[in-house]
Parts: sequence; structure tokens; C-alpha cells
Amino acid sequence: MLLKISCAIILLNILVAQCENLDEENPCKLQNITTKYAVEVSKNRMLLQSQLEEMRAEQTNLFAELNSKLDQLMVNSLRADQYPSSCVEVGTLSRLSGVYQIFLPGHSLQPFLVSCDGDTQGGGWTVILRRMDGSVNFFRYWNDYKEGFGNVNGEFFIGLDKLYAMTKDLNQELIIVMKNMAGQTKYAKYYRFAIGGEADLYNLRTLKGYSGNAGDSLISHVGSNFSSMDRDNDKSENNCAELYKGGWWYNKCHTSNLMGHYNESTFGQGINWLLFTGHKASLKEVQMMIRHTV
Ligand SMILES: [Ca+2]
Repeated sequence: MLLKISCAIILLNILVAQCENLDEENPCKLQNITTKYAVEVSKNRMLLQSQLEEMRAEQTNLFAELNSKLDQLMVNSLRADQYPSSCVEVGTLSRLSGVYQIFLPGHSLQPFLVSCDGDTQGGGWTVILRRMDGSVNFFRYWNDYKEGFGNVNGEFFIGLDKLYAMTKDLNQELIIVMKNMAGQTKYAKYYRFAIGGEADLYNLRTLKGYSGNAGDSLISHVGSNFSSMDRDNDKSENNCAELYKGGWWYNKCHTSNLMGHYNESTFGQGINWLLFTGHKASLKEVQMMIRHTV
């Protein structure tokens, strides 16, 4: 019996000792696990916070972009309501020739001035080029032809970017009204006219359906790129724009040169329309005009 009790006490002591050992180890293990877990949680929290901040920043940017686009849409729709988009619209309002502001939503954010002709063949024409007194120099660089130059009340060129914007989506007819030095007036009209954009060197993309009494001195230029004194995009081994003192859809080189020198009789350098003036006489006046048709 005593032996049994002694054995039980010894066993109990061993168990207690083991338990004491365990009690000593467990808090350490638990502390280690807790610390490790806390570090992981902290890391994850920081990661989540960083991701959340990124998402917030992205959301803020998206909202700003959206607001800006909405503002622009509002401005565009207000402007589209406020301004006509062509001289045809101007014509339906007033039917008078004159200078008006038009707004092309696909072109720029600002309206711009155009000269409208309400008198020629039913009116509604937007003047894209006018020569009348030699007051504006047309022997200019590419960027001037791109942007346009001159005075809409006098001599000017509307600019290739605007011309492209006006002809790329809408059907446009073209009329060229000319007066020679003797005061005789003739015209050439085309029921379709369009040019390419700058990437296509503003090539004379479409020109169809000639009618008129001046003869067709433009058809030979179809498919030609636009050239200026500093940009030789023609098919000649020479620089046609340099030779003939203007900008045009030169081929090899020209049967018309409406942006040539005013009152110039040197071969090919004047404002020529071959079938009306030949190459050695300049027109006194000329207007190129386009009109939106269905
Ligand atoms: Ca050339």
C-alpha cells in the first residue's frame, strides 16, 4: 500500500514537473505565435491601406477626368446651340453674305470666323480662299497653310486643318468663281470635294462632277498632296511650290495655281487657271467656296 502511494506521489511529481515545464514553454510559444500573427496583420493592414489609398487616388483621378469630360460636353453642346456649324446654317438664319462665327465640334474648342457667301448659286457657301487685291502674301510656309492666314474680310486662306475638318465627315460641293483682268467672270463647280488630314499631307482626296464655264483645270491635281515652299510633296523632281511661288496640290506641277503670286505674268507663277488664263496671266479675283450638301 505504502509502495503504491509512494509510486503515485512520484508519478504525480513527474507529471507536475512536466506540467511546470509545459507551462514554462507554452506562454513562450503563444507569445511567439501572437507576435508573429500581429506582425502579419500589421503588414497586411499596411498593404491594404496602401492599396486603398491607390484606389482612392485612382477614383479621384477618374472623377476629375469624368467631370472634365462632362464640362466639355456641356460647353460643346452649349456652343453647338450657340453657333452655326456652317454657312448653310447661317444661310437658313439670315441668307446674307458676311463674316460669321461658326463652331465645328470635331475640330477645336473655339468657334472661328468664316466668310459666308449668300449670293452665289443659292448661297450658303463658306469661302475657303479669296484673292482680290494682292494685299496678302501667299508664298508661305507649311504651318501657315496648315493654320490659315490673311483676313476673312479680304484675302485669306482658311487653313488645311479646318478644311479637312469641314470635308471629312460631310459631303461638300466646291465652287470656284474667277474674274480675269478684263473683268470677265467664269466658274468651275464640283459636286464633291474633300481633302485628307495632315498625316495624308492634306491630299486632294475627292473631286468629282465638274460643271461650269471656266473649264476643269483642277482635275489633274486629284490625288496630289499639298505642298508649300518648305514642304515638297509633289511628284516633280523639282520643288513646284518654290518654282511657282505658292502652296497647292501640285502634281508635276500644275494646271491651276490659285495661291500663286498676285498679278504675275511669269510662266506658272501667277494665279492661273489654265483653261481660262493660261500659264502667263493672273486672275484678278478668285473665290473658292464649299457648301454642305446631302
Ligand atoms: Ca518635288
